Amino acid sequence: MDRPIYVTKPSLPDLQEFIPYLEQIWESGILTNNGPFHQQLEKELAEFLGVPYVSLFANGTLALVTALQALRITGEVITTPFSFVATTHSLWWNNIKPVFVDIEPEFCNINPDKIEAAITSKTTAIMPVHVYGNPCRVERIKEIADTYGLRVIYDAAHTFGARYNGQSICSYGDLSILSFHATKVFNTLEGGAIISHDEATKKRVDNLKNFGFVNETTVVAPGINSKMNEVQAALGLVQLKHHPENIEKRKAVAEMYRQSLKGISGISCLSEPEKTEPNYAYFPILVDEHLYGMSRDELYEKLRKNNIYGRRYFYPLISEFSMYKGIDSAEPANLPVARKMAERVICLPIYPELSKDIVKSIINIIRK
Ligand code: T4K
Repeated sequence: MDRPIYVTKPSLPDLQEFIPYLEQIWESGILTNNGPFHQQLEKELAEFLGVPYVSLFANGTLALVTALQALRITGEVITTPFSFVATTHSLWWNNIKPVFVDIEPEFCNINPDKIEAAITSKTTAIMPVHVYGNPCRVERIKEIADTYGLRVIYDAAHTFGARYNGQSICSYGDLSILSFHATKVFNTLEGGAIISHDEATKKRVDNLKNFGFVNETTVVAPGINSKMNEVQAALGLVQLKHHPENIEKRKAVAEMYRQSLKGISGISCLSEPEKTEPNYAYFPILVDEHLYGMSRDELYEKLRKNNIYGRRYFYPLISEFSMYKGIDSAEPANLPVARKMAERVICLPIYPELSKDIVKSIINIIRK
């Protein structure tokens, strides 16, 4: 490859399409604090996703931190080690103890059958992640949460636009958090959102992201500043118009990988979840060293030597980072499936502009 091919390349609209929005911002002088583009994007996203309330954020991490504040979560929260560090960091920033539960091999999501054993008198919530945009076993998680009186906050950072059972994956749980980071299927440069299901919660979330202000002179909570600005919101409005065609292009890349990798011994793809309309956010493959004749890391290096920069999402596990390592539930013996998946996975490049020729070359390198 004559130029580096990264795991993703942010989708951006034609600059000419965006300029009139910038001109409007320059003209009005409204740069942030719930401006017109912010309000319009919240409305359009709610319609597009088919969810009742969207609150925009500066990024997904601040949305996670704020979601925990909004529901007044304390004590211990059950979560997965197989995610991006932001998931667990959001607990740390709220002085909450993470309790790691192992994952299922099929989609790398938390194993609901292991949750009950991890519940203690201090548990207040479950924070699962829809890894790679594939839905968790949401019905089972709801059943457990209802039985034990726990809240469920989904880290849905990967799921923008993906649907399960005919509705947005963000329809499940008390709250869901999206990320609109540059590397996500829908980006506002940086950005994020909280999806809530009733007006009172939406209001509380909105107060918290604006220092706790409810009006000019009243502050009701020690909120933070995690507002999305007008330039980000305007970009979101333009990006939304192109989202469907971007997903179609991602789908074509994913289908090509899936078809062509089929016959390669020791390389497998994750299964396709039932009743799901995916968003093709990531394309993880699993390397079985014995069958493939090369370890995951050897293949990863081989791809790099050929200018292909896949990523080992999610290796190392969050539970292996020094700040979480000492926790009982972070013990490797507690997380055998997560460890196995973290040692085998490589996410291959996938983005709308990735050409068929490059996909073919990547497949040929993997085929040896
Ligand atoms: N929860 C979950 C489950 C998440 O995955 C994330 C974020 C969050 C929460 C937190 O949401 P945010 O606060 O980020 O909104 C990337 C992203 O930085 C991170 O947003 C994402 N998850 C994570 C899975 O991936 P890195 O360290 O792999 O990013 P980086 O900079 O190495 O980018 C990967 C590749 O993308 C680069 O090699 C080149 C390409 N790239 C990247 C950027 C930033 C570009 O071409 N342009 C760019 O501007 O974490």
